[in-house]
Amino acid sequence: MSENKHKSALNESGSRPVAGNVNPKSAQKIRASRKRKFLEEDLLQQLLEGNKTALGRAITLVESNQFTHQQKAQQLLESALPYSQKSIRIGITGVPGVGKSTFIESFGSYLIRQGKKVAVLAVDPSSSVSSGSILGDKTRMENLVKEENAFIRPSASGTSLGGVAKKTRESIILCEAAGFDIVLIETVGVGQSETTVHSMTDFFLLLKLAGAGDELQGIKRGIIEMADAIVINKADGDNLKAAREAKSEFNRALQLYPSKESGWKPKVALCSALQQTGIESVWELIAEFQKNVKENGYFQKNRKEQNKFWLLQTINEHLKNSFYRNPVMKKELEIQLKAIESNKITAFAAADLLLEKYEKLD
Ligand SMILES: Nc1nc2c(ncn2[C@@H]2O[C@H](COP(=O)(O)OP(=O)(O)OP(=O)(O)O)[C@@H](O)[C@H]2O)c(=O)[nH]1
Ligand SMILES: [Mg+2]
Repeated sequence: MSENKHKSALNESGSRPVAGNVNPKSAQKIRASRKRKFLEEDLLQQLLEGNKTALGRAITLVESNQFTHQQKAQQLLESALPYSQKSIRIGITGVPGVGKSTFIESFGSYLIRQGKKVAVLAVDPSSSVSSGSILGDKTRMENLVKEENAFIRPSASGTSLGGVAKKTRESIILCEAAGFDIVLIETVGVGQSETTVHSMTDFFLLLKLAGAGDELQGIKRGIIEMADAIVINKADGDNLKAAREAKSEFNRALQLYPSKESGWKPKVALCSALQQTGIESVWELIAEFQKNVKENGYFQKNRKEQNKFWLLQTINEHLKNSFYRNPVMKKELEIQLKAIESNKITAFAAADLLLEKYEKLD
């Protein structure tokens, strides 16, 4: 009986009588659209309740390239946005093998013990569905995956960093709406991925190893400048002495860098992700950072700047795609490329011509 009642209540919201002289087909459409709306509100509700399955489904919508999914995702994001401000977003980078996954396992578990809810996302533009992606190896996070208060999602796949980044940024909002107050975003140094992650996080943590030169560590110029903390991992066993030396060296080196707009002086710390030592002090320094930048207004300012940056990025990405994916422009581009090759036209004139054609397209 109660089941029937429940069913009829559901039916009611899905099949309220539609105006008398509407043809049956449109009536069906209206009913279907009401039902869809009902389901989306449901998804939002479940998301706000912290339901991880709903969060997973919401991120799948965000990651989908299907137009209808994207529309739904945008609706969902808009509704979720007001709920997503009370968090800290931490970017974590370092060369392959430095211990990012192991660190996230230890650090994430520590945070959960402190009563936090931890979401882990990744930006890996090289990942594709078939080749697997960072965080695909959940084996390094075997404890964290089991935690009720942890949510782990591998990188969205995609060939353009811009596309992957947009999906990740939107996923951050969804995680926060679901009550995850700490969002960890892992990246490997592929292309510009560190810069991208830096531009979507509040705190940027660089993991390093002792005893390996910058070249060996594949550290690109500019990464040190972005770091709010350099954490030397694997500071254990025979490696401890070298790690301590590396710490003083980094401290000396950091003196040479200009001060940051945030007013924060980057810190160097030691940890062993494997033996779970030094993890607490990493959190303490992030908390100290958070306190400082909230007091001096940089935290809010930086998030606003990031929003503006992402608005422009999204437009750039959209314009680029709409140009290069347009079949007419593809052909025209081919023609102009050949013309340039045979010195019939200069690159600038060809570009002008192409853009003019593009602007005239319907
Ligand atoms: N001794 C020691 N080994 C560690 C520590 N952290 C990680 N490792 C080991 O280093 C290896 C690489 O660790 P991962 O956590 O997979 O490193 P990663 O940076 O995530 O690597 P990629 O995902 O390939 O980029 C593993 O064998 C770990 O067990 C540590 O603190 N001390
Ligand atoms: Mg890893």
